[in-house]
Amino acid sequence: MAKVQTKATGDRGKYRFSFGPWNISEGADPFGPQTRDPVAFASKLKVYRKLGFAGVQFHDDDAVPDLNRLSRQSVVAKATALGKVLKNEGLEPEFVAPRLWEDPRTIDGGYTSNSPALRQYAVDRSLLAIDIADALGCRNIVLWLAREGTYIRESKNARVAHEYLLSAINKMLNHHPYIRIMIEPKPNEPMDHAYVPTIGHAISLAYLSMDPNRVGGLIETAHAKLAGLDPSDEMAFALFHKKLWSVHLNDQNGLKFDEDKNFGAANLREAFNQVRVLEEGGYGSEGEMVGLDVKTFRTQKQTNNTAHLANSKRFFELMVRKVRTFDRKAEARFIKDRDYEGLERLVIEHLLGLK
Ligand code: XUL
Ligand code: MN
Repeated sequence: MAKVQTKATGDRGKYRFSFGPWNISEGADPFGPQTRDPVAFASKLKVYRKLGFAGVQFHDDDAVPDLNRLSRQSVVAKATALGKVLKNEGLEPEFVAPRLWEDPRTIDGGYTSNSPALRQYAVDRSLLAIDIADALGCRNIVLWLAREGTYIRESKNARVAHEYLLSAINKMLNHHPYIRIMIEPKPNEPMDHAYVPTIGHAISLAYLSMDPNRVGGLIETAHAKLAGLDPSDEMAFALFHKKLWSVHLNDQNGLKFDEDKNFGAANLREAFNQVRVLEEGGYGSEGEMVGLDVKTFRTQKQTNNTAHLANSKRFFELMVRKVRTFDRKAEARFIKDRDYEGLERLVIEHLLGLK
């Protein structure tokens, strides 16, 4: 226990990218089966370096498949072996997320289930995810609170549910001295209403926890948009609190299912503003990675089933150039003069590549 490094560093303005194995997907949706063949985990690992990615994001059972059927000791042994594979490939494990939404025991949510025994399962599984992270040599745990919410509002006591959530977070912090928890807020899907729908909710829980310095957030573009919020303002809020420890950049075309489109594909100006906020906030200087939670679309052929990752990374890098070449003096002049039409024109012409 407690093998993980406590302090990571990075170069300001030099971005490192990550994704998870689920981002190379087979195209199944709630209305139809897979449209592509599965890709073996070992083959997915080869994609990372080839496309210029440095970090691997894991669900606990991406790292150790079938973990419910294994002893803790053999889970840890398998995670340790995987850590060595990653090292040999020159890859860094960015985070481990307990997958609490597929097991029958989490049908009513894990941490906020009404059943004490099932809440205990959720906590035990999360502690195992922490052991996996430790064995991999990574200090970040992501909590996407998938089923912590309701379809039938009266089926849970929301106030008590937040007490359960806080208690689960404290148990995780207590389990390991260095592990950090990053809450990934999402307002809905699969739930009608999820608890902790925004980064503000997540950060307020962080401050109530037994070690606020070890609870922060991961912001996903699409999730912020599903909450009707501007992703760059959500990111700025977390940066202000020094609690933006990862991002899931992607895009979302309005209020519908979570689309996980390519970064910048739905709204270039919002993408520009996200990169601008990350640049200005020094994102990456403490080793934070630029995660791309983008998915292979159902209609994409087997060939090119990783092009969305390469493209999203490229769109991010092109947007970094746009941010760095934006005429800040002209911007300051327009703001000083309160010439907001002028400012708007400056932004749009810059995005369109005009002088
Ligand atoms: C769900 C989502 C997940 C998390 C990791 O919408 O974004 O992929 O990022 O479990
Ligand atoms: Mn995500």
